[in-house]
Amino acid sequence: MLLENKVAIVTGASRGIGRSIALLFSKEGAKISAIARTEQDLKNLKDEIESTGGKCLIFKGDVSDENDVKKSVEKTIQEFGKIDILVNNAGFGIYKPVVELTTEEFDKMVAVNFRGVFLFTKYVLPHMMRQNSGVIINISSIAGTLGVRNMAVYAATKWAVNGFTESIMHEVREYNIRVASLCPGSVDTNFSNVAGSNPPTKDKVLKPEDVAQTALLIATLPERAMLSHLILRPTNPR
Ligand code: NJP
Repeated sequence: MLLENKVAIVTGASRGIGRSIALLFSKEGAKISAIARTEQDLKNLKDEIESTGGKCLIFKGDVSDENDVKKSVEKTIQEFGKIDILVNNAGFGIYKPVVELTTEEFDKMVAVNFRGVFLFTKYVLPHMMRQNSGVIINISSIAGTLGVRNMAVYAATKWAVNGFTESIMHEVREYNIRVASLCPGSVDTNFSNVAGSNPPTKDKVLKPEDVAQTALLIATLPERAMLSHLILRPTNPR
């Protein structure tokens, strides 16, 4: 198994890409600490992981709430003793022209997509620095590499995540900590329904499992090798 004895925190693990990453990392031997707001979905994930002999700690919380983040990191350390991998995955998008977007919607996207990444990174890094190793994978977006009509603020939050990721990477590589932004194109999850966008043909877009497989590659390269920025596209989406 590729992640035997590793401990991974996965945010937004209740469904979609985060759930797939949690399941694949667990299959590869990692102990999972999962955070999201929907308790029942987290319980279902825990049951599925434990039915195959894995270990899963669940934490109902909001990634933009500093207290929730602190507590979930502390609980992970209490339960598993260390943190090897952090996957900052929780995020959402609102699909609207900028003149129609409310200030509350702006604040919420910035809080979940960017503040959440900052908070988890801030509270997890000291543990990784102490052990002189670690992997942080930020699930960003291809929208963080270009402009997207009607998703200006969502795209801006992902540009922020990419800038933050690259800067942190330079800050902590001397501790053998690898930091990566993984930027998918369209993935078949609940995301596109909520965002209200018009994704290309459902069967031809990426599956959450494809993103999980890529995250696994990032987490399992030899420690001397770091994939720091990756774009994962559907090959032939239309
Ligand atoms: O979306 P979805 P994806 N605190 O809606 C959680 C990026 N991405 O898997 O809290 C804590 O199925 C939510 O859980 P819950 C995207 O930007 C996607 O597609 O229980 N957790 C759920 O587990 C995002 O960063 C596409 O509602 C919070 C999860 O986040 C990541 O991929 C394309 C939370 C969202 O699951 C995963 O999105 C792309 C909070 N405040 C980038 N708010 C795509 N799907 O096409 C939400 O380029 N969650």
